[in-house]
Amino acid sequence: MKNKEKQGRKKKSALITGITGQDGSYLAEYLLGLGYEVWGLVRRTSLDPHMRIMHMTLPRHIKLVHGNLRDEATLRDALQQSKPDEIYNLAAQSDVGISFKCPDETMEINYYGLGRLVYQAMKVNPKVRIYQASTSEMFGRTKPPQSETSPFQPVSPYGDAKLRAHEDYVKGYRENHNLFICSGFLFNHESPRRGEHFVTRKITISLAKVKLGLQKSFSLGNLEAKRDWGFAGDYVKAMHKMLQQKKPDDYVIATGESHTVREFVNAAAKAIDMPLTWSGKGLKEVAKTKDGRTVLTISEEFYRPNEVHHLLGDSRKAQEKLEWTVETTFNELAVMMAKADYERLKKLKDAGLL
Ligand code: NAP
Ligand code: G4F
Repeated sequence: MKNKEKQGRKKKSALITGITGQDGSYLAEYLLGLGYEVWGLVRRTSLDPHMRIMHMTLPRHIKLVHGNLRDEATLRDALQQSKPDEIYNLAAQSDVGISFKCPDETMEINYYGLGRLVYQAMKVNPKVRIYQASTSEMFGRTKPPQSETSPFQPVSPYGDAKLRAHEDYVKGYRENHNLFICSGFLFNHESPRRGEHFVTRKITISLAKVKLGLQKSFSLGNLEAKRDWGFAGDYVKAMHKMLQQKKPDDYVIATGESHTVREFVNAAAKAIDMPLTWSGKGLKEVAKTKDGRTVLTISEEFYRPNEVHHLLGDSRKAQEKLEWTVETTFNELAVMMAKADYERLKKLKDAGLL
């Protein structure tokens, strides 16, 4: 490309809500790599929420604007300041278990929040392109494999709120206001940056602590639940691809493989050379190390009032139309997460910080 042409072309700009979360941090890195001007919406908290994105905020690669999906005026100001070509709405109360305890907050952020954002975004730039973080949790009890044409049957307040957001604001604004807005029905995706209360990360942190002698044992809930687990770094690429198409549409993003929680425990334990053997049934089930130490027990505390038993995505549409591919296998993901937590905690222990 000639230099003049390069200089004349304005950088595309993207606003990411939820930039301090797992997906926000990977998406920001990916868009920076593509040459985007990246803005992130950050809400006020008493502690520094920038842990996952410090490597981009310190050298001022990304620009942060204050805002909260619960407060429309802050969204208007953030949109006027950032003037994005693309908006990625990743902000959410994203914990399914917590949504049973905080249904109103979940609805307020995950449903009404999108409504506020879309309304203000249309006013600032009706040509803006919006990605909405929809979810496989919306399929709920629908039999696997789940695809774009599967019925939605959510069983949690989280799934309900995301479904309403999809129906009213994604489909509603696309059909009635001609807005370019897409839903990604993303199946579970994880990474070493995953929130510590989600089951995969809870497992990799707990196993590392057990191996390092920092903790004797830990407890989980339903080990039989099956999830289609992929790597977050692969999934954010699909979000971007959706917004580069000629027409807005919705896509399932998944690996097409599902595993039980127990299988994830086994893969992660093996990755740090601590293979486990299982015995007992139901609430009495335990996992032991080779030398007979019980390191995992089951606790009712971690069961949910309503469970999604089996998620398994059919992402053929995304593979064909977006040319998106799964790059990381289930085992590679478990190894990546288990080793990252083990090495991180070992360094802290060796430095006398734990
Ligand atoms: P996450 O790590 O929990 O991040 C959530 C983000 O939302 C955080 O940056 C959080 O900010 C922000 N946030 C929460 N409430 C907010 C509010 N009222 N106003 C502004 N920001 C707010 O979630 P994730 O795993 O990256 O997931 C990203 C999105 O994808 C979410 O919408 C989630 O529901 C959806 N999703 C995730 C998966 C998955 O498997 N990861 C699958 C399907 C869909 P703080 O740092 O201040 O808390
Ligand atoms: O890791 P989880 O909390 O993820 P969940 O509920 O599938 O939700 C995640 O994926 C959704 C996409 O399908 C996203 F939309 C959502 O934002 C979030 O990222 O739980 C996975 C499974 C569940 O069946 C749960 O019952 O693990 C089971 N589980 C068993 N013991 C546990 C535990 N989950 C947690 N968090 N903690 C436990 O001790």
